[in-house]
Amino acid sequence: MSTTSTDTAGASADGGFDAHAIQDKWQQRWAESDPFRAGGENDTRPRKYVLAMFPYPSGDLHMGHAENYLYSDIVARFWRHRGYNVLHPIGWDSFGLPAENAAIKRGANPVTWTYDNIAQQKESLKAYGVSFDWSRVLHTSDPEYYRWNQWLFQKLYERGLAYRKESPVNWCTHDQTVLANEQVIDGHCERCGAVVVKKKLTQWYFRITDYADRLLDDLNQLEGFWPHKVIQMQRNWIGRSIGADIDFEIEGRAEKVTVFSTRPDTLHGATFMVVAPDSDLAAELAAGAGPEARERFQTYLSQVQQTTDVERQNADRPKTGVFLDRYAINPINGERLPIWAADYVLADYGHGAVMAVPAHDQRDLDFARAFDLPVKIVVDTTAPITGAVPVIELDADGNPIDPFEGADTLDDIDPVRTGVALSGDGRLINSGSLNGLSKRNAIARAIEELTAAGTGRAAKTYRLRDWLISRQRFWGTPIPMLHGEDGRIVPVPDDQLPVRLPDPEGLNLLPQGTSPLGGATEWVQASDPETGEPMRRDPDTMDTFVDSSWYYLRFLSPGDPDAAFSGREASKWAPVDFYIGGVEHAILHLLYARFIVKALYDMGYVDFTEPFSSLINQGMVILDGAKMSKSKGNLVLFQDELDAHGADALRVGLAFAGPVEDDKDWKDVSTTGATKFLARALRIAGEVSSPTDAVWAEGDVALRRVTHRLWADAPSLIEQTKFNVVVARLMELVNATRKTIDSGAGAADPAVREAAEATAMILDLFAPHTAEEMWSQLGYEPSVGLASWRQPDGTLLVEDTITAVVQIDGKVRATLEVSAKIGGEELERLAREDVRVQRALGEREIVRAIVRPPKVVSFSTR
Ligand code: ANZ
Repeated sequence: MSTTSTDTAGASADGGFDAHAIQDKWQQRWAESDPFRAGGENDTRPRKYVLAMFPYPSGDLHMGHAENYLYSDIVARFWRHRGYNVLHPIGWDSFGLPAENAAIKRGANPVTWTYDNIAQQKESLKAYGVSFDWSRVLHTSDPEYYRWNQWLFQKLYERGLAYRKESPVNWCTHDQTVLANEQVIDGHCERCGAVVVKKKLTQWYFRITDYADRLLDDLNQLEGFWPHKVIQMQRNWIGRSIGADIDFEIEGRAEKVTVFSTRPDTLHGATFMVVAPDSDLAAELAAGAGPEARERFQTYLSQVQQTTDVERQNADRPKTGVFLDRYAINPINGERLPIWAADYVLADYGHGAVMAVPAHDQRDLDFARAFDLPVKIVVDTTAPITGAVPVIELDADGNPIDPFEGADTLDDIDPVRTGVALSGDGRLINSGSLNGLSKRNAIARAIEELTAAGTGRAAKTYRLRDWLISRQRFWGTPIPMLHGEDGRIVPVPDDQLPVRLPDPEGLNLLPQGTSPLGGATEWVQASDPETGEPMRRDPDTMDTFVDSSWYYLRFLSPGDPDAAFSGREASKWAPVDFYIGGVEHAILHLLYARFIVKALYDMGYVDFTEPFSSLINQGMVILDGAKMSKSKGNLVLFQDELDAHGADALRVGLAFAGPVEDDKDWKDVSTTGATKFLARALRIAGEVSSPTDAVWAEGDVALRRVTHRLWADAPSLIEQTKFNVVVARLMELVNATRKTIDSGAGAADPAVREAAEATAMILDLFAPHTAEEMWSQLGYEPSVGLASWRQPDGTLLVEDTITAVVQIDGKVRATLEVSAKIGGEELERLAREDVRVQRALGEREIVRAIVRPPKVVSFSTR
């Protein structure tokens, strides 16, 4: 790191470009004048809220952060230049397993470890020159923050949106804690990769399923503003299915069993019933069966418990299952259906039981074929279903061809023989009153009939489950609830919040299956706020996704001791206008944040229902085509690169490396090229010799055109996040300026000043330190970051000329300077008349001309 910081920063002793001197100088100035603080109450400018997903403090910043905060900074700086009051805050998502596990591994105190890391990351971000409003920093592990997580929990509890239940949960065998469904990736823990098993536990949940329809339907509003892929992932995650609930009587059981089916039209084709082996229902049905069936079931169940949900849903896996020796009665025709337990039916989807229709459902067919169960076709998928008249074609002799001749018959497509279920549309057969109807009409009719008979009803089911938020770990927000001896549960009164974490010293933080907080003997003891009787604190902590579900609101009034956030500020600033982060948060974080804002809306705390109006997912920074990781030893460290090249070269290199959404290979990031470009730009600012009040209109027109075209294009390019294109255009402008200085009117030409000023103002988005230095060398006061961008001069944007080539038999024979808007005829005429073309043609005759205006004319001759 350079230590000098003088007014001649940028011109190092050898006349080169001293990135560190420039950077240090301007960072010091910014620290003093605080130019990037968001304007307050009296600021009348329009507002923009620009946010990059906040970091975990679990280690040093990496190149992914370098990219993320660069992009949000470009956008924040852009809107300031456009006259907006910009809020661009930063904080730390500082609770959670990464910090706690790292602390355990190093034997360190998670508190000091976390805050040391935060301090280091803060330094790096400052050295990177990101224009954050540093007055609003928040850390979710501060009691001043998590107190409001506890408030949120209790608000949800009051509305019945936070509740406790016993159910099979995902259990990480390594971290010894439960995980939300969203945190299980292919049967493994999202954080540590260990195998996830099912365990029955009583836990706290947030009732996100109450919001399933709104979470799904409101995605339509985001179309065009969020990446389509993310919207689709959320849709699939919520997974709404529409169909019917159908009640089946069970022999020897008082209560009916309800199944969910998307195909109630196929009810006559049900030939057996399947229940999830790990459901309470299966256990109960087996218990009521004979000893043989009971034993068969037990053996099968222990086998199923070793299997992950992902394996169970793999359609290609051979089907397994056991007969439970029990029967259900088909409500529509009174038929007896044998009941089986099989693991392709999941306990926590629908009702954990299905009516099996092997002729029309592939999984059921596979199962029926494996266990030799009957298959009954009830939809003739070979029958025409539309009312449209088929097109009659004629054969060679002019006779009409029967459109159905040679078509499949039901015999040809018999599912038992082919192994392929008939899932398509067709006409109902073997189905009593449904016969002859198409699939769609039969579904509607079946639901009507079931409803009339009281044995079924229209129903929807979702893949989305309630959000399990309890964690058996230390480093999180304590759940603000008290438990009585008698099982009574009461909230900690608001005036006793926050429930602070106890001192971790002396606590066993190692994964142990129960929360480490339970071991804090004194901390656990509390008393009933009403009666004073002894009660115990809930020892679990909240999932950290609770912390990040509303943090963008806390930035609006970060120090407020009396409220989670100010509703007034929220209606001024929120929702976030531009949100940027990794696609790894496409489901978890974004879905939870969307749910919480809807709940807050219903409680009257905010006046909007979606938290992030637009979203961008940046690509990854990779190395040699592979993801960087510590274990692979291919990490490029942010701080190392910052030290080696300085912030601006790193920023320009990354911005130039490719489109925002694409992965960028570090190999293709040229910090050397970026440094050369910055040095060239800065040198120009130093050479400008016209006064600050130069009359631009008199300068070199060619250069002025380049400048003004950039003024015209840059705003929309930035709004479309085409940052790399803007950098390329800046390079073009710098080259054009150099050309004018060297070969034209020289550095005194006012067009050179105009171009250099444009460069500084636009370069500010990418290389703010160099831009600031240019600005000051051009004779202005800092900060260039607050200077308004100029309007392009329309007269300089008029059409341009372009170089067209004329080929004769594939060889270029001439080039023509023509209008970029020239038409084909005109271009061909000019080409034919050109003396060089005529000379090259000689006696030859043109037999063909291919004209592609405005660039190419190609003649073939004979
Ligand atoms: C009878 C039937 C006939 C079905 C047919 C489909 C086709 P999606 O679209 O995924 O919601 N199902 C219901 N609960 C289940 C569970 N817990 N585990 C596994 N499968 C379950 O699928 C809904 C269909 O999946 C339901 O409709 C049911 O099978 C099955 F020709 O009922 B169907």
